[in-house]
Amino acid sequence: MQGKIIKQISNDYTVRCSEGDFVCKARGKFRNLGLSPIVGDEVIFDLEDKYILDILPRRNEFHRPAIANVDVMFIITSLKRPDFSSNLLDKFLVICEYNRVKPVIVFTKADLLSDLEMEKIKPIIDYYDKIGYEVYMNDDISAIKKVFAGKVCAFTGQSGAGKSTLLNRISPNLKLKTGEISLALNRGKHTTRHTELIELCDGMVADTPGFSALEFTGMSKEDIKDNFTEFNLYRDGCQFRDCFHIHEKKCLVKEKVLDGTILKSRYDNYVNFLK
Ligand SMILES: Nc1nc2c(ncn2[C@@H]2O[C@H](COP(=O)(O)OP(=O)(O)OP(=O)(O)O)[C@@H](O)[C@H]2O)c(=O)[nH]1
Ligand SMILES: [Mg+2]
Ligand SMILES: [Zn+2]
Repeated sequence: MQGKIIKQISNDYTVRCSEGDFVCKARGKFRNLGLSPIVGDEVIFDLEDKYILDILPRRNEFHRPAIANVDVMFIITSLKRPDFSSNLLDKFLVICEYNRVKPVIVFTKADLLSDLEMEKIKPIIDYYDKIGYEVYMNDDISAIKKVFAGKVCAFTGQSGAGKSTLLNRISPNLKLKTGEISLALNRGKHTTRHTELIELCDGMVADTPGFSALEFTGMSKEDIKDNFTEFNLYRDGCQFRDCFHIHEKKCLVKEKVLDGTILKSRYDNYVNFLK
């Protein structure tokens, strides 16, 4: 039987197929192969024994959150509590671009910003929109809902950013657990503990556990460079074809940072990632 893993809690995988949902175990052979089934996987399973026998080839896969075969990755980005992290946002954008998965940025907690703080952060929000990303605020429920149709989507972002809260707002009957922000640490308390795909607005959406740090896995320096998409608009103007836009002379990317066309924090994050 073929089905899709919609939920994983340790070694219990819920597989959805035309016959219904079945909780299955993974065969030991996967562990020996250094492979584990993850949410989003299309699998062949034994309906009698409730064992996953095979994982079909993945279109794409993410390690954090662990999920495969997604069409759209929502990067849920808090503007305050936890504080806005352009580092995490840029990291996730690069990872999405590398995986050829469309990122959608949703900013949360604008209501917690003072007018002055908003004035400071607005050009940054606008910049992501300007370089071609789809950008929403989390009160733009009707626009966000439209993205789901016919797609497999995942919500990712820092713990406490408001992923589960936004899904509950979109569909109040979900009643996903949400958590307060730790006042001492100014970050979330890892309230969501497992990844689960939910059918919503004619598509599927995964709520996932948040994180506070994110790593690049399996990516080279070139991969990081190539996936800062707006840099690619200018690289033909660099003197060297393989310019990394760091120490090289006659680099158009660096000029565009200096004249403000490229957002300074994007470039700084890029340099930091390469290091
Ligand atoms: N003021 C304000 N609070 C929000 C907003 N969105 C979420 N929150 C609050 O932020 C806290 C964390 O929200 P969650 O939805 O649990 O965050 P999460 O991203 O699911 O966190 P994890 O499950 O730990 O990864 C809760 O107290 C929410 O009520 C917002 O737009 N404004
Ligand atoms: Mg959550
Ligand atoms: Zn350059």
